[in-house]
Amino acid sequence: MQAAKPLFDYPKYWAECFGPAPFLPMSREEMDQLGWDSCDIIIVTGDAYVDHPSFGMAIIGRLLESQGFRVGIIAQPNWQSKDDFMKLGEPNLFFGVAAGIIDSMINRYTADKKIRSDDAYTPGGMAGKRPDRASLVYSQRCKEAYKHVPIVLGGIEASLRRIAHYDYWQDKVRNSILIDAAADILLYGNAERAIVEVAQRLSYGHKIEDITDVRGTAFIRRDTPKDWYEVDSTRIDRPGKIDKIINPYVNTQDTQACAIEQEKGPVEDPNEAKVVQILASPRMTRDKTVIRLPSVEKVRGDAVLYAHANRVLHLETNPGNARALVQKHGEVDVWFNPPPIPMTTEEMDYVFGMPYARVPHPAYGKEKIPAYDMIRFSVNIMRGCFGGCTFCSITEHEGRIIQNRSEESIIREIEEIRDKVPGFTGVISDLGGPTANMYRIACKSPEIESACRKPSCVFPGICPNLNTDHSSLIQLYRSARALPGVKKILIASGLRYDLAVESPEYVKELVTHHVGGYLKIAPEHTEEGPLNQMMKPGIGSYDKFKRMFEKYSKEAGKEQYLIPYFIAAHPGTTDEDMMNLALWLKGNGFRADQVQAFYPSPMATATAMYHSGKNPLRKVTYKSDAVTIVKSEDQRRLHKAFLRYHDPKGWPMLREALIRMGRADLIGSGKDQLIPSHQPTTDSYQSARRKNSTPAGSHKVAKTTLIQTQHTGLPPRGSDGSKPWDKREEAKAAAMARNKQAAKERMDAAKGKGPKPPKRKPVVPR
Ligand code: B12
Ligand code: SF4
Repeated sequence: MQAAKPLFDYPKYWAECFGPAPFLPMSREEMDQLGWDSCDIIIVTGDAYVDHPSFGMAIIGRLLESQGFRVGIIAQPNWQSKDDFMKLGEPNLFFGVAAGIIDSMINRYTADKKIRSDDAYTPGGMAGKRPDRASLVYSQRCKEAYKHVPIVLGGIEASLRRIAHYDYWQDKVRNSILIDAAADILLYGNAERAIVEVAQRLSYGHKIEDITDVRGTAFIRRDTPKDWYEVDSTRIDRPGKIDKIINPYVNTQDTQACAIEQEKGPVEDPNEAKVVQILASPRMTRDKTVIRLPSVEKVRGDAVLYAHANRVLHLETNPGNARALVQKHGEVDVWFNPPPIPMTTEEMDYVFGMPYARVPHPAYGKEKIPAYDMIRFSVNIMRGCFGGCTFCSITEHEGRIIQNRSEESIIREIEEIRDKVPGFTGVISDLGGPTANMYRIACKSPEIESACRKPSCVFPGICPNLNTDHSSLIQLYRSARALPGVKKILIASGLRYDLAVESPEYVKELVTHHVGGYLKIAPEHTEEGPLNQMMKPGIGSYDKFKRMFEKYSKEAGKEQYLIPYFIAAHPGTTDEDMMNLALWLKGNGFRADQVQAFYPSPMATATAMYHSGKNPLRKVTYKSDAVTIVKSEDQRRLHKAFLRYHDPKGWPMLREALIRMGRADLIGSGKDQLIPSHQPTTDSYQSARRKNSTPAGSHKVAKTTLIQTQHTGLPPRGSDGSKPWDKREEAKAAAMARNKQAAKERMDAAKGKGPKPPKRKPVVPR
């Protein structure tokens, strides 16, 4: 893979002399205190500003600061007018605009398109602090405020809407967000490299429209430059030549070897012969080849063509071999450069080692930001995921190659948390990332890795080229546990258990030391049909892991449980599949709490299936196999009801469905029957929340441990619907009041007023 210029090798901008700010300023007053007359760059974001490396605005802001720029933050502005967008004045270089850590539509609406009542990224968890499609609204206001200031769009919303994409909320294919936001450039995926390059060039006086060669960017072009070779993939009957999977043992740079490899196979289709010709052509190097996708107008009108475009996009995601893509939108082309080169460990350490205050900006006072509370004692150890689950878009955003921090850098961060973060009690709540156990795991050979175009290294089975060695992770856990002042290290990120079982030593380490009573894992389903469309391993892998989990828990003398998560209504799921899943749940004594129906989020492969009824992981043609799709509200509700087979509210629906499916034999009170003959009363149903999705008999642990019962990973609500942070606040306020009262009583007693109060232990607020 081509080497990239290290992030720390750029010359610093002159404003470096101001040094790092305690917090990036959010007001003119703070700028004055820092001695700044203006900001070089202003980041506008839909989240509250938390100066912590789990928050995009902090990472990007601090990184730009480390390059010498003065960076201001406009967080959750009032979008009704341009006033808030002018409060830091005009930026010298550009506005960086992001909707926040999550797509604004996902942030504001549930999977059933109902408006959410809270927002974890806002002080007080309050909803309503950001607009729908925040990237568009913010960009527009920035332009109204300062027409000539370039807009650099980034963050997850922009990244995953970079190409013409199906939008679940409007049920239509929308333009690339770059067009609708009228931004000047879009940085997709992890944006560290691109933002530094763009900022540096703008500071040298380059024009934004001339920045067209930076990886991980999308921008508007009128024509394909003359020295580029265009591969036409605008039609379904011609994708064969670009879709051919390259033998991973052949280095694609080595065109001669590749040609030999191609010649070996029988020529089934005259189009395929062209591949050899094209690859051998001296004119056609991969870095000067662009693939023309069908235009937005075409994919909007033809769902199968949309699936084809999605397939091509997914094949061009490996930074080692991806080619540029181009897609017409009306009169102009949106051009997508290949994805960024993954950061090295040194660079990851640099990014995570910047002087974050690690707390929310003081402007929020005592208001709690739930998302911050959730991660303030947790450490992100890596980025990327090679799992490729189709409902998840991490691969499309961060890529498949794992970017690791060094053990030293992670340990330093734990020490910082221990020494600086208010309220630390000795428990690190997570050492993880997109997955818990991909740290330092990679393809055995960098050459093979950079030629590979497989969408997953672990599906349909673990690739023989994958090095599944977990020893670096085990070592990391051990070093972290050994730190003075650290009592417990929990692992809360999702575990890839089919990978974990490859290392029994790792499972033992995890189970013996890092499980706080429960371990959430996500088989997502039990049936082959949906599992294949999800690219998830069969339930056999879960059983294998469960056996190991139980064995090592027993050996450690611990009562611990697995909490499996499942998705209802995923593409590929029939009513029978859900019924079988429900029977499995009942047979295994599980009562799912809050259940998750498939959320068709922008650019995920499963979303393309949902829209087109085709699986883009296989060759897409008008005649290719259709995927079962669950679209109607009734069927989605039925699938969710199967997951909560024990809930009296779902009984009428399940009864009717079972009769319709010819499975009336499952109605009755037998142990192998799913639902009773008569609708149970709501009273007879013990709140599933209290059961916390766990097998019967395990409530002892449930009472004492704060576990994650919602698929979102958000902490569980109390049985009265309250949120844990409300409870903590209440408890804290009550404890303070009791202490105050006790102190007053003692003072009064000392002054001889009133009776001598009994000696009471002070209550320590948690
Ligand atoms: C941790 C996490 C969570 C945690 C959040 C913990 C917390 N308190 O923050 C929990 C478990 C709560 C969670 C929940 C959910 N999550 Co989540 N989550 C993630 C995860 C793994 C990491 C997010 C993170 O910390 N990123 C770190 C920051 C620094 O990265 P970043 O924001 O991408 O920033 C980079 C770039 O985007 C860019 N950038 C950022 N800002 C800016 C600004 C500018 C100007 C520029 C130029 C660039 C730029 O540069 C940054 C550095 O490279 C992501 C996957 C991922 N790896 O991103 C999914 C992810 C964000 N989650 C996702 C989803 C779907 C959900 C849920 C809806 C799941 C569900 N079905 O219920 C819920 C939603 C909860 C809610 N109500 O909001 C999706 C979002 C899809 C989308 N299109 O938005 C993701 C991408 C994963 C996926 N499954 O596809 N999640
Ligand atoms: S381990 Fe992953 S990158 Fe390497 S050949 Fe297998 S699928 Fe490709």
